[in-house]
Amino acid sequence: MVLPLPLPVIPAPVSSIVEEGMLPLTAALGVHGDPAATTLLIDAIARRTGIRPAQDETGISLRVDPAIAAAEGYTLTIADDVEVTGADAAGLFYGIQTLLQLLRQDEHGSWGWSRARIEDAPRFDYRGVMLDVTRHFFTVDEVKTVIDRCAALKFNHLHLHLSDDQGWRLHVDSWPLLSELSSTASATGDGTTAGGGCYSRDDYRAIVAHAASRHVTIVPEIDMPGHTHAIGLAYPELAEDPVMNEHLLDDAERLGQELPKAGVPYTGWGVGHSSLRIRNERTYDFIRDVLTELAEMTPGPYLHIGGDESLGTSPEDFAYFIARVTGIVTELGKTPVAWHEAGAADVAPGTVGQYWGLLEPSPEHAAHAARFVERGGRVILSPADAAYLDIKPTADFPLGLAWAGIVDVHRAYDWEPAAILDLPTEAIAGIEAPLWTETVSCLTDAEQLMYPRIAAIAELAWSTPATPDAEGRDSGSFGERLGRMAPLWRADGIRFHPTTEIVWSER
Ligand code: TNX
Repeated sequence: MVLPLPLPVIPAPVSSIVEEGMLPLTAALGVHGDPAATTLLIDAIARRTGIRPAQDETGISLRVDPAIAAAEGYTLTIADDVEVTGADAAGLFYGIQTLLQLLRQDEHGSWGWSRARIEDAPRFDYRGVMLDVTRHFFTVDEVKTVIDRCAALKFNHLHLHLSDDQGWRLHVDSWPLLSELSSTASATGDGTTAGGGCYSRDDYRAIVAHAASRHVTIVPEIDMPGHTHAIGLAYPELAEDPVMNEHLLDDAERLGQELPKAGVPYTGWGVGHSSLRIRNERTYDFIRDVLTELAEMTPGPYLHIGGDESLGTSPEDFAYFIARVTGIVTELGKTPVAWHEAGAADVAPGTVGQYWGLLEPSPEHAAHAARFVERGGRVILSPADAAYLDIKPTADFPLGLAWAGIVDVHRAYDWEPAAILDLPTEAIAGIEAPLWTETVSCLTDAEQLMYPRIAAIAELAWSTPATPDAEGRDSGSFGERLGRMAPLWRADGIRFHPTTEIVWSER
């Protein structure tokens, strides 16, 4: 059987050659080479097919060869046997993910691979997903599951949004009341439970370690100076009283939600009402302590300090705060990341900006994003009307928000990262797809919003656009390749939204 072109791989590889014939998967086929990769591949094949390849036998060879120049790149050859060669450990891991996507059942139910040769490497070094664990809290096991699934699509960063108005989600020893008093609520309590939760330091370390085993870097975010109502529950001296804005009042009325009140857990969806006390030195003691603990527990280079929607903070105070807090992160030896509004301030040199405006930026948003680059930093692209996983895929979809319009698969896929902002190519670190969780009450809800659109963002982050002379990503083949992810996702228990835009395949 010859598999129809194109190969069912997402993200699209740099180059692929399909050859005649199949390599069947049988119990006689072994796996050998890099020990961690060997275990990972054997387990994955066994889970999917029930066939457990023998360890340390010839068949599938897994190795790292630094002679492959591109970081995170790999080559994959499927002939009479299989060779996966990574430029580094991450590259080997990605070659294995491609091999797993190519493993298919024929019409008789037999497993095997179409013979092929693939060379591959990523376009961007920052390929991220963000999980909002504040509006809805996810357990450590759920976060690990999300990490595994993101890594299978070759994402290499998971941004954890750890604090917001509704809750604080990480215990810190230096300010211990946060885990006790600031983490009890969320935006998705079911009426009988408040839906809160908080990671212990060991929980956080376990997430970081699991992520590392999948070549994923955790990017923790403490959102400041706005989105800080929950901090005031434990330490009122750090927080200003809530200030209302028109949008918040409208939304609260429309949705029948309570307005924020100082000292009372907030479970609504309003934004822009909270602020830390900017001219109070205690605030900076707090931030320094929290970020010091976080930096110690975070091996990755980034600490995200938020900076979005600080409508309750005056522009002068905001600029003062952002300059000071990005400076603290730098002193701790980390690279600050901040939402694009922080570009209004003199951010510490090298601060990375995260753009969450629209595909057609307002001049103000574009100018804010550009400021990070002028100050020696790069920009992560998260255009809300394409990369936001919490925006509704259809107007009548039961989950999600509609403030950035409707994002179907086509909208999520059909944009060019280099064309949104007027920035030099090397200033774009990559792409991140955030999942905000105001409407998400469980992992199934999260899956419904993430899938299939997360695959579109994975491809934009990894694959260079096809040209007449070179393979790469192209919308013509994407829909078909996406439909062919269905059997893998079903096997993995992912309850994806089977949008009618795509023909979903059985095998
Ligand atoms: C805007 S995007 C927010 C979040 C909301 C999200 C909902 C950003 C930096 N802030 O607080 O959850 O919209 O889509």
